[in-house]
Amino acid sequence: MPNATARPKHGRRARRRRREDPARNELVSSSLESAQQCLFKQDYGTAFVHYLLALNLAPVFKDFARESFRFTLFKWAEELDSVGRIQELFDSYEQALELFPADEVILNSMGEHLFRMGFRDEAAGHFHKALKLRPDYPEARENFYRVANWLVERWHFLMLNDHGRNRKYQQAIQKAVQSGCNTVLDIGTGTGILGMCAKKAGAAEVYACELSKTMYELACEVVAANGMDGSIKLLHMKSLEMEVPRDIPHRVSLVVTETVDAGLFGEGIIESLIHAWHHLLLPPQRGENEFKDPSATGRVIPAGATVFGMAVECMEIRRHHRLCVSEVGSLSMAAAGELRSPVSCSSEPDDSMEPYTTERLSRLPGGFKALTEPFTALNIDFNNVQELEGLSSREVQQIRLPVIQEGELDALAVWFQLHLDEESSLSTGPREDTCWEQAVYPVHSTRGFGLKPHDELVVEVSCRDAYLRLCSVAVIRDGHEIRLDKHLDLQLLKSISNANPEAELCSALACLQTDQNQTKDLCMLECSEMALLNHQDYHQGFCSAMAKLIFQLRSKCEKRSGGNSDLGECVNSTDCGDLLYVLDVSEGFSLLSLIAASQGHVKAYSSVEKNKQQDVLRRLAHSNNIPEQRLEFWLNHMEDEQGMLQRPSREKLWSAIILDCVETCGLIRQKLMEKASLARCLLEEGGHIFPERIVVHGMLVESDMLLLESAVQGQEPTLGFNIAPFINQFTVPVHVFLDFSTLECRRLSESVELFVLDLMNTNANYTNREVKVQATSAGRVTAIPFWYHIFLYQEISVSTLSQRSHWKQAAVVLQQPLQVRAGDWVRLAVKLYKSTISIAAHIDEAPGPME
Ligand code: 44T
Repeated sequence: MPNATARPKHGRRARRRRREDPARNELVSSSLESAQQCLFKQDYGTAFVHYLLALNLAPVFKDFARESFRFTLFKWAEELDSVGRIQELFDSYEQALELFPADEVILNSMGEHLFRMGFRDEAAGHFHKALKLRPDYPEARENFYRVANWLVERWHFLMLNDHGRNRKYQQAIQKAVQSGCNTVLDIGTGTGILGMCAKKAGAAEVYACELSKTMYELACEVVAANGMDGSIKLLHMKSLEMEVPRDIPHRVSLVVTETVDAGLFGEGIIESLIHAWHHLLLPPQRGENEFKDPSATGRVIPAGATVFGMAVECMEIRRHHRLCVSEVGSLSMAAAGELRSPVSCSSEPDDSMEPYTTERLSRLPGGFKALTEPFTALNIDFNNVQELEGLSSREVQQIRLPVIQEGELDALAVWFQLHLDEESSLSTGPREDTCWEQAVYPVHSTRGFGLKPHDELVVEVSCRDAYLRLCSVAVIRDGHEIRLDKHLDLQLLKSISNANPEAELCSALACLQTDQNQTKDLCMLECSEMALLNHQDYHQGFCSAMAKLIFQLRSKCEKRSGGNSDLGECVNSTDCGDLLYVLDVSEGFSLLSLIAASQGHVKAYSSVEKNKQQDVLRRLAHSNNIPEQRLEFWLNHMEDEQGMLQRPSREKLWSAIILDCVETCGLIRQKLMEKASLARCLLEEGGHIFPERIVVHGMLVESDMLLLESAVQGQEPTLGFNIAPFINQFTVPVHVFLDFSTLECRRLSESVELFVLDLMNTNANYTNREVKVQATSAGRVTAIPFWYHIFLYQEISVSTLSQRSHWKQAAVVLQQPLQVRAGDWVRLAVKLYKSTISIAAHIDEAPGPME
């Protein structure tokens, strides 16, 4: 046994000796001095090493040197980042945190680097720590809110608030345990809830695995808070990596899991269960095991699932997946090639494509129209490993569906019933009163296909890789098959020539021709980018705004160059013949530069980066008679993004800079105001920033739905367990990607102007503002949805609330609902920090007029 009292003494002696060592003191002071000199010479790497040495030797100087040390670290990290020396970057942060383990600024900054490198879990851990150290640290708060959605997805709140689902799972588990399944594994435990149900039901042994680090840590907290830390073994791993006896001592008699997404298989349940049957579960209760003791056989909850599908017409889905307009702004799109979303369920599975998106059909703006009755697409028994294994080699199944209503085929919608056991099931159907989303398999054919009653739709169901795939392949009309998949093959040609109408054959051949071109000219855009292209008001507004600016700049120029000549002549004069320079720094795909160029007298710079997308712009320029040299790709000339807003040439300033100011999710883009200030410095006289102004509007609402999606509600424990306080740490006060038009809510006020952001004059912006709004009816204010009126130029504006916009809305969810009576005045304290809006609401006891 080491002598417990001897060590501290030794330590004290060592420390005393250290303090008195003159050589050491000398080294410390010379290192500090060198550090400062290097800092002055901007040699941050050397400065950093000097600081490390000095502060490790003499921790007493830590407080004194903290600021300069941080500065040095951040500069050094920036440098390492820019040259891609990532390992060294993180090593430097580690060293810094060894010296200053509780420094929230260093933690937050390291989190930002981790986030940029794609280590979201780790990044969030750092932001969380920084915030715990200093709860009022706005940078860490903003960062934490930004990643919280990734870490603990919002559906956790919905699921925990879904009492029906909780109870059904609990009852099924209780029944199984009581019937003798006494060793249990919870795959994908999340907060630990199903594992705790098994323990509470009396299971002798409970194991639970979770692959997300954050969720695993959360589960540990929850399980401990419920006094079960000794009795549930939590593992931070994917079930596929688990082995007996390394991770669990022996095979279990029950696996419980809810690792299913809206498309059923997206979380890998098939693979997990095949692995579990081979490695983690006792043999199934079948054949010779039919009457064996349940503790000696294995089973799974849920026992199986039935998947349903239905063809739908839905404008909201259509405009997110294919081009629905022939003109965008002033541009004809005829030569664009095929533009579509990457969500595709082609018969050859391709990893880069997701086969479906998810939507809550009942909440789609504009609704949807069912074109067929719901049909059963698949039945699967989770207790039959042969069936699970056979799924990927199952023949592609063809189903013929009678069309019941006329309409355009936009998508196949999919949902399922999860059979927990023989008696109980959960449904994720669009008409159920649950929070589940449905899977949406969009149809891409460029020309929409109109279905009619008496048609039959042919759908193929397959499961060749991990995903369930549904594809509408053909329509049978009047006995003829019309293929919907665009790759026409010989078989189709044959079928047409059998029917023998010559014209049809010719058009099929023509189609074949264009299809080949289209494959070559295929360009995939994000769903939000597709919706943007289809957003006509935005492009039209922009077109008019640009025309006005150009007219104004050129009139000014005409006046300067001597008066009475008209604009036509002006082009020939040296002065006014000069081009106007327009820069579009929109994120992602944007046609705005081209729209500017199409106005004439403009040289436009686009920030589109991807080659395929640049090709689309070039094709469109060509087909819209825009000379090639009038469109440049800005980033092609740039070494790094920092030079982003540099002027086009030394003598020339920008006539217009287009900023992309609102993200699809409904939030103001980060660093928008910084970009606007920078942009203003680079404008020629009379030059303009698009948009010039953004007005933020909001409204008081009572919406229980928003509460259910934000935090576990109510004082009651969840199934008797204490879970809410732990998961609610991940509550974020701003809800994004909201569809205000279909949000179930009561409106408690008119809309009110919350804020004005003037991009042409940032100094005029306030960061705090008090706004008064009168309640129009009584209720509980639970949230304040907000949106923007984006003023492009003078009165030309677009609203992010408009139905056909590509934007969603956001909402501030109040920490405490506020009870109001009709006529009450509510005082809103609106704050804008960087690009994050926060709002606090109080009843105004001394009502007065609006400020
Ligand atoms: N989505 C439902 C539920 N995991 C998705 O890390 C909710 C959809 C939904 N852990 C609207 C509403 C709702 N081994 O924490 C996750 C995940 C983990 C695993 C260990 C594995 N093999 C896995 C696989 C997943 O399990 C947890 C749950 S999975 C996702 C559930 C009403 N739209």
